[in-house]
Amino acid sequence: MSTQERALVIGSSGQIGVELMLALGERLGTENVIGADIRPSEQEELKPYTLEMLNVLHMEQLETIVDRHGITTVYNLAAMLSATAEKYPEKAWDLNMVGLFNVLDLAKAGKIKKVFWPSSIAVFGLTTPKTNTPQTTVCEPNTVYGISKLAGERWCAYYYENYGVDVRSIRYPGLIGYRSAPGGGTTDYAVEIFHEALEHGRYTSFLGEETRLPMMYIEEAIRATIQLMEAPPAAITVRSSYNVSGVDFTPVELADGIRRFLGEFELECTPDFRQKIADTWPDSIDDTVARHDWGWQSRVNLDSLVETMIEGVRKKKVSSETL
Ligand code: AKB
Repeated sequence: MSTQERALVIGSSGQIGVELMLALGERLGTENVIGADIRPSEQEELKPYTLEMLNVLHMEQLETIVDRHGITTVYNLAAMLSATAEKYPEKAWDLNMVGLFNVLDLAKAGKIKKVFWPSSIAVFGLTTPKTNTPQTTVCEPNTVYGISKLAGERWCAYYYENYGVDVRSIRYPGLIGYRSAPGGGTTDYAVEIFHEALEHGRYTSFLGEETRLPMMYIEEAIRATIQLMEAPPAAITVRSSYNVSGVDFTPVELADGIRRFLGEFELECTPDFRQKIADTWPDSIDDTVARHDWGWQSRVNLDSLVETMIEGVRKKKVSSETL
């Protein structure tokens, strides 16, 4: 039997999916990375890849794709994020939980060898220590999304402990990248701000001036994901989900960073319903356990993140204008 790893990325058209496809393609070869999504990808960079249409809630569709492509590892990124989930609680619960079960059950049945499933800082809530939130602490999430992520974490640990499923997970903070837009999250302002800064020189944030949240440049999140997935099983002491830390900032601090780079930039803050969600989340994360277990180390600070984002958004704008 071939030992070649073959990866399936579910949610390949999404913010994390696009970047993960490209990173896995570089490591495994584009022919060994399959994308699947409920909507087709418009991403030029994904042209060399095989892309399937998939509703992760349909186990038969998923199983057919896994069999057809001899998949060994599944990255299940399909989820409804925090802000949208507050509007559609039942749909969010279904997508976030049934999708996870379908993948875990395929692994339990021995059809795939390894699973990655993202959790989030949304598992924490108002009763969690807010600063340098530890790996193991009070988790009483106040949002539908957070509740689904916490339940998912417990199921991952359960499938590992009871069925030996090799499932690994990271509690992603807000992710910031330029290749593909996020959708429906509370941390999305930190991506929108760059597009608006370049387009109009101003931005109205839907979170308040002093709202500090943990964030991460998306390439760092991908690096963390691959590092975790390549770690030897014996090194992994957490089978629920790992805290990882990148940067943390407020809208005002991010605007200052943009100003240091662009000169002129105006920020206004008009908080909406997403403020209530953000207020329940930590402002910074302690990732000592991830550092110890699999060598996680962030390399990006606020200024380097701002520089990379501005250059990336600028390049993307130019290439879409010349198409
Ligand atoms: C969201 O804002 O919902 C996500 C997250 C922090 O998981 N970006």
